[in-house]
Amino acid sequence: MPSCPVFILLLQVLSLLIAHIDCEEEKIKLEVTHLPSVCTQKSRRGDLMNAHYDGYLAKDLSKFYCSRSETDGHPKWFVLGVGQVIKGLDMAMIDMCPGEKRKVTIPPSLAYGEKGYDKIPPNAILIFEIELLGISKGPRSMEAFRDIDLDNDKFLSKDEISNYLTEEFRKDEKQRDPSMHGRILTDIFQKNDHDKDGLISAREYNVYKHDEL
Ligand SMILES: [Ca+2]
Ligand SMILES: [Ca+2]
Repeated sequence: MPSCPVFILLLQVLSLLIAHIDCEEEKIKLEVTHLPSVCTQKSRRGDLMNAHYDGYLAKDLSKFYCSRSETDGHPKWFVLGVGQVIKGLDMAMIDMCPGEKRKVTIPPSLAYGEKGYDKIPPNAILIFEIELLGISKGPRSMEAFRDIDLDNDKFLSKDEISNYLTEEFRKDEKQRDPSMHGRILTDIFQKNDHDKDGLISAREYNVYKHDEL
């Protein structure tokens, strides 16, 4: 019977090994094929991404998707890191500059898995050629939070959100029923104030869990 500390150490080594094996399976292969000379900003989780991409099956390099043909030439919009695209693409497009191009090979576990999807057969390794055109601050960005949080205490009070709504309605110029303002305010607090303390914290607001928190 090994002594207790040795046994615990052994368990830790084993769990490290198991974690390592998991990582091996879950890896994407990434190649930067074009890096612009000036990088204005780098993509982060929660950013709104505008990108073109072509998708190929690794086994025969047949193309199964092309954003240029499938969206009438318009690049695709999505929020990064929240599962709007397959996991492998969410991972592959972090820290990317506008104008950057990447080629990424994605294992089935981070793509469409054992089942496949539409033109993608089961257990398919996928290759994507991505061109990132632009990055915008996504919905619920921390920039917006700071704008609403007038006293800068990292919590949004009813007054602060009410002020914000008044400003937004003014911009909008449409005639609105004054009771609507109150209804929206109540609704915002019902949906977002999870701990019911009458304030919306940065964490309650930030559904995409941006890095800066
Ligand atoms: Ca505040
Ligand atoms: Ca709260």
